[in-house]
Order: sequence, then structure tokens, then C-alpha cells
Amino acid sequence: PGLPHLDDPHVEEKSGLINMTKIAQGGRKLRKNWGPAWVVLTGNSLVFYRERPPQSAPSQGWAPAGSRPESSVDLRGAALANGRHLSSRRNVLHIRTVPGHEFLLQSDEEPELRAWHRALRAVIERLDRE
Ligand code: I3S
Repeated sequence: PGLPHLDDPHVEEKSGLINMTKIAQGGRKLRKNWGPAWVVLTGNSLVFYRERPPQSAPSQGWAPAGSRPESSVDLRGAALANGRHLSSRRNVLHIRTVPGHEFLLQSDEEPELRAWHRALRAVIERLDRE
């Protein structure tokens, strides 16, 4: 029995505005469509919103009230890799989920991308141990 919040899959681990494109859906390659997304990492998923929720909006846990995620993926068994072979952009992280959904996250700020990499790795490793 560790800290209770570590066992709650809905707790927000990290969130922020970052450049994102989906590159595959269920194993089928998609055309890239880079754009900023508000991304929320929880204890078991990565949730994508088109826009940052208004600062004044009351939140219900990690879910910005009144907004619907554009998409959400289960991180259990997901793979992380450097995305440098998949893009000409700098600081690119490649995420592949078990059902074959693939995303690239990118930031011009290297520390920002590294922070996402670390946070995602911690969540995926924790899910691996469960
Ligand atoms: O991996 P690709 O296909 O070279 O990705 C580039 C294209 O998606 C391009 O759009 P077109 O589909 O109109 O060619 C985008 O403008 C580029 O940003 C994509 O490459 P980068 O290197 O930015 O991920």
C-alpha cells in the first residue's frame, strides 16, 4: 500500500500544450497533421484535447470541465521511442500503443520533451508492474 494517489488511474500526472500528430490508427498509417494539442497524462492513459481548457474552468479531477477529449489511448503495454526517424522536426517522441495507435509529440524545447518522455515512461513502467 503506497500513496493512495499512485493507485488512482484518473489522477493527472502531467499536462501541457505540445505539438502532436497521430501517425497510425489501429496499425494503419495516417497522413500527418501536426498541431498543438492540450495533452493530459493520467495513471493509465494519454488524453488529447484540441485546446487548453480555460484557466477559470472548474476541473473535475484531471478532466477539464465542459470539454470532450478529441481522443484518448490506453498506455498499458505502450512503447516509447525517439521519433527522429519519423520526422524532420527536432525533439520528437514516438508513442505506439498495443492496438497500433501511434503518435508523435514534439517540442522545440528539449527539456519539455524530455519531461514528457520521463513522465510517460514512469506511467508505462508502473502499468507493466501491475
Ligand atoms: O513524414 P512525412 O510524410 O514527410 O511528413 C511531412 C508531411 O506530413 C507534410 O505534409 P504533406 O502531407 O502535405 O506532405 C508536413 O507538412 C510535414 O510537416 C511532415 O513532416 P515532419 O518532418 O514535419 O514531421
